[in-house]
Amino acid sequence: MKTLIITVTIIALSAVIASIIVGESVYDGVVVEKPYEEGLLWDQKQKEADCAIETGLCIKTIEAGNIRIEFDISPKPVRSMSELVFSITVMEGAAPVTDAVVSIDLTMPGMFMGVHRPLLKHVSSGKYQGHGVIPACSHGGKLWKAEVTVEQKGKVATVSYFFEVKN
Ligand SMILES: [Cu+2]
Repeated sequence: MKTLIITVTIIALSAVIASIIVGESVYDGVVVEKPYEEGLLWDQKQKEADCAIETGLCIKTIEAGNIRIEFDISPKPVRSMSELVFSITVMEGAAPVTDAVVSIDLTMPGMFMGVHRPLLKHVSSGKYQGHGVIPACSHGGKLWKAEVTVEQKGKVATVSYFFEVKN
């Protein structure tokens, strides 16, 4: 029994040592020079701003254009570390949707920046508003994603807006 345990241990150990040796000989020292920055750039290339928030509001439609969701931030230019007002206006055809639960999840693509979900309340004729602050990005990133969720009568719709923030 003891011999068996020793034999198994030796086999397991040699497998580990062998894989370390193979790994060392294959690894050539540098994978990417600045992995974090390279990763950031890659993410930035994958996602580009589709909402020019500095010049005005952004509109997206869902359900074959029947539901229209407007996204806006004020004051402009939109800056990090300052008190902002987030506005979402929901229209179904020509009628304002006044009884929805609207929330925004603010994130940076490819980077964890904490949880930023301003609470929105209906203010008038389909317009929902909430306050929040966008943190400054210590890596110099500008691109943010606002994922807007609209819940109404048990139905949930989500649209995303990619926009840039001035630091
Ligand atoms: Cu960031």
